[in-house]
Amino acid sequence: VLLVSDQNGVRTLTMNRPDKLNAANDELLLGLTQALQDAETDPSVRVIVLTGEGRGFCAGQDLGDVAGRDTTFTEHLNHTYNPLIRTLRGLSKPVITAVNGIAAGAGASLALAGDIRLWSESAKFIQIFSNIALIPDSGSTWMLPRLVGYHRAFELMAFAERVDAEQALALGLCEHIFSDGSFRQDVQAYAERLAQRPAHALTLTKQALNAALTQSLSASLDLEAELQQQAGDHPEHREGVSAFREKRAANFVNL
Ligand code: LHQ
Repeated sequence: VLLVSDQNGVRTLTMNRPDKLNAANDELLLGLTQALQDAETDPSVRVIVLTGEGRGFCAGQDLGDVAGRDTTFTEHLNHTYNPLIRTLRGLSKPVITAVNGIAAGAGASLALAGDIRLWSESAKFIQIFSNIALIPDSGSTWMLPRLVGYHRAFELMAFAERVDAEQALALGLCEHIFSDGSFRQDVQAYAERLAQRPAHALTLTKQALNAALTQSLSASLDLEAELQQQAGDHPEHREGVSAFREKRAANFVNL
C-alpha cells in the first residue's frame, strides 16, 4: 500500500492503492506514519516527498473499510489520522506533498499538510466531507482557515466545492503547478534543489514558523533570537559565509 524510494537525499513515499484513488485504510495510515518516522531518523534523507500512484493523490478514508468497523469515529481518528498528521507536521525535515491527482476528504487534509505543496495541472482538491454529512478532519479545520480565511474555508467545506490547480494556486493551497506529463520528474528536480539547501537552518525555520502560527509577535521575536544562535553556531553558517566571500556556491550537504 506504500512505496518507498530514495534518490539524491529525497525520500519519496507513494500511496499505492491506485484502483481506489489511494483511499486510506488502516494499513496505509499506520504504514505512512511509520515511514515518516523512519525518514526523520535516517540521516541520508534530507527531504520527504509524499505522493500518490495513478490518477489520485488520496480519496480520503476508504469508505469500504468503514462498514463493520467496531471502533468509534473518535477512536479511529485518534488511532490513525491524528498520529499521522501530528507526525507529519512535527517532522524536522521538509515535507513536499506532490498532489498528482484528486485529493478528497482526509486526502485533501494531507495535501495541505506539506511544508511545500506541488500540484500537477489536473490535480483537484475537495473538502468532500459534507457530501457524507461529516465534518472536515485530519487538520483541515485548523489549516484551511489559516490559508484562505474562515469564510472561504467554510464555503469550500459546506458545498464540497471542487478546486482545480489554477484556483488552488490563487487561493494559496499550492506553491507550484507542474505539467501532468513531467510531474514526477519536475517534483524530483524541485525536491533535489530543496535537498541542497541548509538542512539545519530549514529545520529551525520550520520550528519558528510553526510556533508563529499560534503565538504572539513578542514570543516569536524571543524564539528567533534563541534559534538564530543555534543557526549561527552551526557549520552551515560558516560554509554559507565562506562561500559568499569566496564567490562560489555553498555546499551544505554533509555538514
Ligand atoms: C473509493 C473512494 C473511497 C473507497 C474512490 N473509498 N473507494 C471519514 C470516516 C471516519 C472517520 C475518519 O475520517 C474520515 C475522513 C474522510 O476522509 S471522509 C471522506 C471520504 N472520502 C470520500 O467521501 C470520497 C469518495 N470518493 C468520491 O467521491 C469520488 O471517488 C471522487 C470525487 C474522489 C473521485 O471521483 P471520480 O474521479 O469520478 O472517481 P470514482 O468515483 O470513479 O473512483 C474510482 C474508484 O475509486 C471507484 O472504484 P470502482 O471499483 O467503482 O472503479 C471508487 O469507488 C473508488 N474510490 N474514493 N474514499
